Amino acid sequence: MHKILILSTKNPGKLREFKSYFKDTDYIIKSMDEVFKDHYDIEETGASFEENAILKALFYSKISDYPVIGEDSGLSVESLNGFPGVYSARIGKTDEERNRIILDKLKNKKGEERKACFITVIALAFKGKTIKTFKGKVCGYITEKPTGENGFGYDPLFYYKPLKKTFAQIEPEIKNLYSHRGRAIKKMVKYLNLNKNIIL
Ligand code: ITT
Repeated sequence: MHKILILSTKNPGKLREFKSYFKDTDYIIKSMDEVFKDHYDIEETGASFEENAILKALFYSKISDYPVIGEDSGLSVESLNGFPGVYSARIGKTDEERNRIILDKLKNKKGEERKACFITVIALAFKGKTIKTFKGKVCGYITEKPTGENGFGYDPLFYYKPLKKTFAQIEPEIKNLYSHRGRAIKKMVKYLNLNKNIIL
């Protein structure tokens, strides 16, 4: 029997990657749309990825009998003091606009000054209580122009040296092996496997 985990996100890219990660496992990821008929807008009022991830997970865990995952993530450019960080989803209206803003800010920067990391925090909540949070991080370099068609968000700008490709040039299964999200999910799965009783 599959164990259901609900993912509290309105981002289809995140949902796709979670579903891909859990394909062929004992767990099944369900989106909020698959479980709830009403939509709620959860305000991201937290000052950190962790606070926002907890806000997203707790909200739906209070109105569901299943464990709920909330995830907050973003890009952090070292030479821009971590910008856009927790504001990653809010610096522009579309992915294209947000990517353009990052490229403009890095216009005169070269080499190590283009270093950036994706960061995520996943929060697991059950019946109104936060069970645990899991962090994931991956670092790379911001390209000179968007490259690749896969993925979402800042992926076309994120060049990952070990693969010599941007995250938008690889399949979701491969991205999950290296990404901030994949790394955090791996920690969560390990925890769930060791603590099977907590979400029964
Ligand atoms: P939810 O809050 O509903 O989950 P969101 O898109 O608002 O969806 P966040 O608040 O966590 O998600 O914002 C994350 C931002 O960082 C958003 O602009 C994403 O496009 C970007 N981002 C996060 N993970 C990414 C990844 O793996 N690849 C590219 N961009 C990513």
